[in-house]
Amino acid sequence: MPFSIESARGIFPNTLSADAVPALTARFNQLSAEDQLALIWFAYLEMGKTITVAAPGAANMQFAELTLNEIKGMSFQEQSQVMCDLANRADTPICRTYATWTPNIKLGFWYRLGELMEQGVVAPIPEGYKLSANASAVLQTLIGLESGQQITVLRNTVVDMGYDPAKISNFTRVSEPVAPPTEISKRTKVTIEGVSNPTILSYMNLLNANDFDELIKLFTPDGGLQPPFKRPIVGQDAVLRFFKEECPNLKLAPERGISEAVDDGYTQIKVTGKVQTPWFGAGVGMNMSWRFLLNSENKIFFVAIDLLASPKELLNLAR
Ligand code: ECH
Ligand code: GLY
Ligand code: GLY
Ligand code: GLY
Repeated sequence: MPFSIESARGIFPNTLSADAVPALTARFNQLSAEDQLALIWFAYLEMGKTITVAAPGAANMQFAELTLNEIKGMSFQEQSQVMCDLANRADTPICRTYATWTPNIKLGFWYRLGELMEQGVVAPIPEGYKLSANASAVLQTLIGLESGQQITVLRNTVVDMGYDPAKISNFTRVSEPVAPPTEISKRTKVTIEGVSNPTILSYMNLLNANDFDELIKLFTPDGGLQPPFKRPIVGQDAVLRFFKEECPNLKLAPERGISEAVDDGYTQIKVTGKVQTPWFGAGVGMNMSWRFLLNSENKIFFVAIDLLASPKELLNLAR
């Protein structure tokens, strides 16, 4: 076999991903917990002027409910402490519970806390809170990014809060039940300029239909998927779990691509286009690329999904 997952990661090396996201996340992580929370609050207010976040689904919220009720019953001082603990990734019961949640449950939890802060039920960011100079600089940089990059930074900060799951023995993850896929008659079909490979078209169409059980059959048993700014997820079981936990209701709108035969019957295909998250819908179109490596049987051995540095990269199909 000519490729390993590690070597597959290097296909289409000219792909320019949004380095501003990991760079800013690293600077954010250096800040104090108080600054982190206040910064997100200010960023969230600022972004709210131009983009609207959707309310979390009920299925999602039931898992955070006990913790939210516990927090509602606390004094302002205790509530602030819980939020700082989460930002500090402290070892507390709430931080351990938080660690078991999927990204969507974590986002729903903070969405609700934000509402409760606004209503005065949960401790607000202190009035007149002044960010440190570093935090101000991070906020200014964040506000200057394009919206797809902004929401990616925000999502990453929320996902990384809480106790480190790797430090929890007999860790049991909590995820929402998976909704049934879109019925066949209601499914949409993409077209991609320059790409007619049926596996690629099926990948887009099945993901758009939330049909993860069929989608996973497009992968080789040892296949890998690399989400933006992440290490690859390897093997059908792990990739399927990722699809079910993190990929419902995405909207993939691929636009164009290029396909090229490589060694031993493998084919590398790069596609660029837009992606919407259910959290922001059509309000935020993320500029993305997919870098696929298919084996001689047209199965996906590897796909990397990248958030692109700029809209200009949508036209960059160079190898
Ligand atoms: C408040 C102050 C105190 C601290 C905090 C607060 C609340 C913050 C809140 C933040 C909410 C943020 C949200 C962000 C959502 C971002 C979603 C993104 C989704 C990107 C998805 C992509 C998918 C790509 C993929 C494709 C594939 O082909 C394969 C799968 C996959 C204010 C109270 C914290 C409430 C809601 C960026 C790119 C295309 C890889 C998934
Ligand atoms: N920007 C992703 C890569 O080329 O590896
Ligand atoms: N409102 C988006 C979600 O719950 O995933
Ligand atoms: N950054 C989006 C995801 O990994 O799902």
